[in-house]
Amino acid sequence: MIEPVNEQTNAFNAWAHNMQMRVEDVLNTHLPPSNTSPMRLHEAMRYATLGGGKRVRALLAYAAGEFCGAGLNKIDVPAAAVEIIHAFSLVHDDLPCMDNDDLRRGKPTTHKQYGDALALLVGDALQSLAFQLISQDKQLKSATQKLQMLHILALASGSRGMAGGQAIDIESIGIPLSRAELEHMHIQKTGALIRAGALLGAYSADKPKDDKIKAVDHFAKSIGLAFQVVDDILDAEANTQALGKTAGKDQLHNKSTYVTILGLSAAKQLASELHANAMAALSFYGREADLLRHLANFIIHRSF
Ligand code: GRG
Repeated sequence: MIEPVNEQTNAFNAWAHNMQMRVEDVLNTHLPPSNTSPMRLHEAMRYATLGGGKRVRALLAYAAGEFCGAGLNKIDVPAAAVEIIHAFSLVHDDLPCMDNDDLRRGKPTTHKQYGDALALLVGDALQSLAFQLISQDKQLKSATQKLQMLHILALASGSRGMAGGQAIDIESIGIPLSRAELEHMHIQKTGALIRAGALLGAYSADKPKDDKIKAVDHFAKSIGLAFQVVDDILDAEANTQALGKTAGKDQLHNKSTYVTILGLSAAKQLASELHANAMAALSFYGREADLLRHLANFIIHRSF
C-alpha cells in the first residue's frame, strides 16, 4: 500500500527524532565524563558536542547504513564520530582567528564560554576522540572495515577535505570567487564531511553491495553541495534567532556565496537541481532508499 505523503513525512520526522536522540545517547556515553581529569576540558568537550545541532551527518550515516543493510548498533559509533568531527570544526570555525563568532546552536560559542586556549584544545581532543572511538568499537568486527572508516574520516577532515576548504575560505575573504572556485571550496569545506557521514553509514554494513556504495556516494556528493547552497540562502534570508547562529555573517565578512554570485532566485534553483541529482542517484531503488530521499527533502526545505 502506498502511504499518503504527509503520513510518510510524519514517519520520517519520528525516525529522525529517534535517531537524533539515539546519537545523543551514544555521544553522551562516549564523551569523557566532566568529573574526570582534566575536568574543565572534558566539560567543554561535552558543552561543544551535546544538546544541539540538527545531527544531519549522523542522520545520513543511519539512513545510508540502513539502506546498505547495517544494523543500528553498527552505525552508532561511526555516526557519533562524524558528529564529533563536525563539533570540532564548529569550535575552531568560531574562534577569533577564524570567523570570530559569539553564538552557536543558540548558546555562547565554546571559546566565549571557556576561553580561546581551551576551545583550541577542545577541537584537538574531539578530533582524536572521533578516530579513537572507531578504532576501539566492539560492534565493528573487521579490522579492514575500521581501517576503511578511519581512512574516509581522515580524508574528509584533512587538507583535501574540510581543513583545505576552510583554508581556501579564509584566504578568499574580500576576494570575489568564481562559481567554479566557490564550488571547489564548498565540496571540501562542507561537502566532504557530509559525504563521509553517508559513506561511514554505508560501510557499517558487513558486506555492502558495490552498487549501493556508489549510489550513496553519488547521492551524498549532490546533497552535500545542496546543503551548502541552502546554508548560503539561510544566511541571507533567515534571522539569528531562527538559525541559532549569527545570520548575515557572509555579507559581514565580505565572503562570496551562492547568493552573492548567482542571486537568491538562481541559488534556490541550483539547490533544487542538486536535490534532483541526489534523487536521481537513488532512482534504481525502491522503498529501501526512502530514508535517504526524505533526508534530502529535509536538507533542502530546512529553515535552520
Ligand atoms: C575539522 C580538520 C578540521 C579543521 C577545522 C574550522 C575548520 C577547519 C573548518 C570549518 C568547517 C565548517 C565549520 C564548515 C561549515 C559547515 C556548516 C554549513 C556548518 C553548519 O552545519 P549544520 O547546519 O550545524 O549541520 P548543526 O549545528 O545543525 O550541527
